[in-house]
Amino acid sequence: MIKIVHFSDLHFGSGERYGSINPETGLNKRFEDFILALDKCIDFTIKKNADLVIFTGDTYKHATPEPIYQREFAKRVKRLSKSTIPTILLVGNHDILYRVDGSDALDIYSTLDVDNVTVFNKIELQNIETKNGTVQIIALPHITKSRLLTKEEYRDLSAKEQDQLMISKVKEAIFAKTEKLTPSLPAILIGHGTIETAQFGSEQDLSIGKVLSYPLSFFQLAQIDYVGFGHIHKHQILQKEKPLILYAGSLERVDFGEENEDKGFIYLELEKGKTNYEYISTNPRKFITISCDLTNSTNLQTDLEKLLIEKKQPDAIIRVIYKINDNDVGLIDQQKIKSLLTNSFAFTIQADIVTKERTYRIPDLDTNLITNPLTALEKYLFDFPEEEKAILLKKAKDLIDSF
Ligand SMILES: [Mn+2]
Repeated sequence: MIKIVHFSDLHFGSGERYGSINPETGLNKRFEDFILALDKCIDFTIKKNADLVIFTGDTYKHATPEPIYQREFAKRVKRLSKSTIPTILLVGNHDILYRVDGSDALDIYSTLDVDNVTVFNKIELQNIETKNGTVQIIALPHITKSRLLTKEEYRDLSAKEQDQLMISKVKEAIFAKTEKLTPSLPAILIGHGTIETAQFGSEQDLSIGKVLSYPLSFFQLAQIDYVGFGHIHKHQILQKEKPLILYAGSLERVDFGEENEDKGFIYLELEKGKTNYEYISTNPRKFITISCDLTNSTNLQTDLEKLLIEKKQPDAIIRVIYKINDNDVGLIDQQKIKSLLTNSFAFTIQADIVTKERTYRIPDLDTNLITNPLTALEKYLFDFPEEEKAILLKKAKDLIDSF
């Protein structure tokens, strides 16, 4: 039996707008949350004495990460490497710069030939030796046009035709790799991308970007024991068995869009033809939205405070949204509200102000006056004091005459 830990979509550098700087470390506290989530995954791996770690891409927010993000990721890769646990790093779309040089944010690990680390940046089949036997890996990293097609192939095609060509190339490539599998050995397909039947997560901070989507049928392959995907941040199972097909999901929440999504990683026990998996939550930091409609309230401050006290939790990231009539805005004591949230990790307070609709129609101001703008203006200013009206009309006349 081979024990595998699969995690994905680390995105160091994301979600930091809800964090302040930790004066002791100089790091954004949300970045520390992201590091902690990865550490939980790696601690688990080492404690379980796992045979293989798979990361399915999107290491940083961008493919040009600041040194601090690279350093903290490298420390964790080193820890796995020193523990002699084979570690697979698959290139995601956020790891790639759209340039022809073909480099990516994970290149450095193959360039330095880090012990026990394998980077996959193209579609390939490779055997990975673990302490409990060989695993066959078919890798499907994020696909770009320049990596998959030649200029001659795509020059005369529309964008849609190019996508179709890429999809068919991917299908061909996966089929060809599957043909080469040794039937007696366990086989895994790892991918970074969108599978048609998947549900998108609702985080807003990270654009998932336009990527190809693959039909689920590409991966419903009897020769494969496990299909583990990255890219979509919402953890989900697309097919329960033969093979198990899933998205591991990301390790930490990026924003309020993910308030109700758990975050974590996959622990897998794999034998040829038999797969047991478990989803392990990282217990990500809580995001809590507290919504309150005060438009019909007679005790606005008390009602808001009551709800806040009921719903708030220490160390959570809290968003308070209260709906209020425009002439009641002054009735809310913002300082008091803030003081109730001091034990949260971070908070925002938004007033959703309801303005009574004003109908402001002047009956004899109509399109017939279009040729006489001064008369139109005079009618429009009907309720202005005569003195001000005269000044405005004079200015308007000067302006019109100056053309
Ligand atoms: Mn991605």
